[in-house]
Amino acid sequence: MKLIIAIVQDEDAGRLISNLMQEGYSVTKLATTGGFLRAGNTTLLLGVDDHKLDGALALIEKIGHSRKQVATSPSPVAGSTGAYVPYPIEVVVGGATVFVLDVEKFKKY
Ligand code: 2BA
Repeated sequence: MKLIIAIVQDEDAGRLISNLMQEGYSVTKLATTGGFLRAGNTTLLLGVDDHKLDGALALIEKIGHSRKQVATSPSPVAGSTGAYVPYPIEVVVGGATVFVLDVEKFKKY
């Protein structure tokens, strides 16, 4: 068994969860925040049998869309005046950041 941890954008989360559930996957949704942008994202936890891993990853890949996002730098630079000046930055946020872990034990009590 594997544990998939998938960090996706909020905009994609609802559709992705619906598709995963239609295909028989169990999903837990966590409301999370990216450390860099300090913006909300969604982390999904899926415990899957080994033979269903590729199917889940394919759905995550299909539904997660990368997008450009403009944000104010969380690390403002000091200008010549000595004042801290926040500046806008553009980053491409990926469709999904995915970790796959081996599950040593799986129990439901
Ligand atoms: P954030 O940390 O808010 O990062 C959002 C996007 O900002 C990243 O997209 C990346 O394009 C950019 N970014 C992140 N750190 C940066 C840095 N130090 N310098 C310049 N640009 C930077 P993604 O890479 O697609 O990541 C999307 C979200 O996935 C992240 O949101 C974070 O919540 C999570 N994530 C990504 N890699 C991770 C990792 N290795 N461990 C844990 N969470 C991760």
